[in-house]
Amino acid sequence: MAAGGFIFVLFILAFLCVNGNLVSQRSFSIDYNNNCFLKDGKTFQYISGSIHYSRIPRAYWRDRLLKMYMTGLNAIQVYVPWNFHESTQGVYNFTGDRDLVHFLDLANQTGLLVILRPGPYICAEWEMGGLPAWLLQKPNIILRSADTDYLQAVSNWLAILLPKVKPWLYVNGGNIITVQVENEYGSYFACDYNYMRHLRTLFRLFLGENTVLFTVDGNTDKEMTCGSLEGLYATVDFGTDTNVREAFKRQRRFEPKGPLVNSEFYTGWLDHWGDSHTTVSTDKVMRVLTEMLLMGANVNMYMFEGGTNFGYWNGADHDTRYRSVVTSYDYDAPLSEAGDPTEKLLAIREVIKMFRDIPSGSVPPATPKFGYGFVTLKKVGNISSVLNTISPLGPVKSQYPLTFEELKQYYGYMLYRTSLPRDLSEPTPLISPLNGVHDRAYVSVNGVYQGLLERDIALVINVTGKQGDTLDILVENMGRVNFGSKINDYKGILSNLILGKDVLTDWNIYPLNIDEAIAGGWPHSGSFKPKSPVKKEDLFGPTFYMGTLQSNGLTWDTFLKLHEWTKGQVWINGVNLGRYWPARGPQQTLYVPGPLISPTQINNITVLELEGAPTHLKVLFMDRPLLNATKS
Ligand code: NDJ
Repeated sequence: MAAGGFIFVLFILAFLCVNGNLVSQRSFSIDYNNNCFLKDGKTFQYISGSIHYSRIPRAYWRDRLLKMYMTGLNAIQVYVPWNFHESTQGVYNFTGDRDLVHFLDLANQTGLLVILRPGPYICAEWEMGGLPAWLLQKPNIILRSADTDYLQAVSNWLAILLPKVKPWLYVNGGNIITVQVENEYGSYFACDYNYMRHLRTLFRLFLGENTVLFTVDGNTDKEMTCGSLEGLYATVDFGTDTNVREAFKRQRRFEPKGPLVNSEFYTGWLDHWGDSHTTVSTDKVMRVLTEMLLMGANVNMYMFEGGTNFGYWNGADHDTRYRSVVTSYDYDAPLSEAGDPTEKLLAIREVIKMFRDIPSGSVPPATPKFGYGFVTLKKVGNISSVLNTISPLGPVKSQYPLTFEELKQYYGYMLYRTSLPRDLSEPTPLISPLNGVHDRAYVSVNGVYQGLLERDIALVINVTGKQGDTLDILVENMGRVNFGSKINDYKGILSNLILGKDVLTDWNIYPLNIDEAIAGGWPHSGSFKPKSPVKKEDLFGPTFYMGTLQSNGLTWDTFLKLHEWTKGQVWINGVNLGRYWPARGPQQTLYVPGPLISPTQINNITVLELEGAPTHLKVLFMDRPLLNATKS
């Protein structure tokens, strides 16, 4: 090369180095010789925390991320829930609270690296483990396997998602250091290597050969065997009650060399309705975290900020019986559901300080909370009186009941209507013989509430009435199972109901779009005149109530207590806050993020109470949460 050309090349190289733009300089890989990660060629250990953007209003993303950064974390771990982005097949939503790229960008600006978990299955106590319920339109589909229809849907989704995140890979100038394939696949019965191989091919195709891909599995040989695959770095998850050395020894059996990684170190745990509130002691978290960091392990704390299962997004478990997950995903995590630093966070910060330099300055304080006080609601009407509004397309007729999935309404509530085939002057059993009510059915005759059926718990109730009377059964989907072999969790009335000796037939099934009606301003926009006072007997069965809250100029976070109400769903200004069920607990208050409250305009509150409202019809906005009172 001529001297001039040589100097030119040197000049270009110097320019790229000075600007730090030499793409090949940004690297993230596994060092199998020194048992660690390498970032830009240097030893790297992550101390990370899980945060789910789908459980936090967008307006608070930056606040939560900054608090995590100021705790001393250098990374966050993030699930992408497929059904949050593709609720309707082929229609993708990445805007507003679903703007994944904005979330990655905020994390990057904050100084946090990202461990991305795009599933496609995520578990996470999220509806159906993140899988879209429209997959269930194919009867007998084997989810999380090489089933052709499942694989086709997965391939279509990943072809949309992965190209979006590719520019955010660390090597491409972004902050994503590692990407997980599937989630705890080894604990799923199918153990289908063809499925995992297919995923590996797709991830490699869309993200390139150099991305660090990994798997996460529970800490048993069976789980590690079915969940791991060559080319995907095998990591483990475990909580404070596990022997750390034993757990990492097991990881070593599957990855003899490379970094030790606990991908989910449980700082707390989830709650189910009806169970007692779960906590994990700060002392244990500190002790086990210290032990892992002393071993040089990479640790992700699950959860660091839990957030909320707004709307209908909670999942459920089904071991001995169906148990749905509460609305709060506080998780007893270091940042509370409302994003406030806890003593657990401060203790963790002290531990981290011993292992890495943490940013100077203190963790931002809790956002202010306000008790806006009591609001008295008014009765709007029972479900059957508002059907024109909440089911504008009217009913679908069918001899036998159809499922939510068959009617392509995947979430919320649906009304099944037929008429009594004969006079029932004596209380007559209405039976769900095959336990086919998924998950709860509220039964009325001519608008008079009779009682309820509940999956696995109440399969019979008594009904009275006259031949030809209207039998209304409102069925609630309480969240699809997110873990184990029962994730094909169809909703609605799945098998025939029997009344006395008659099989009930000739149904009118009303898909309900309550959320659309409320988001459109109903019932507050209507010219509705409430009847008052309301009598006790008018308060039973599925009924809408409305009220207004005038703020005093504040938009501070608050917590809504539905004291003496039974079970239902609440909206504020058209946003679905989630389910309440104080009669069962342990959760007693719903988190209301401040940005949902208008400081100047009237705030609209709508409640769908399913069983029975108290005569005082009051709800209370308090300045603190109450998550730990189990009632039955
Ligand atoms: O990877 C799973 C994560 O997404 C692991 N977990 C977590 C618990 O929060 C979460 O779902 C398991 N969940 S194993 C099963 C719970 C059974 C009660």
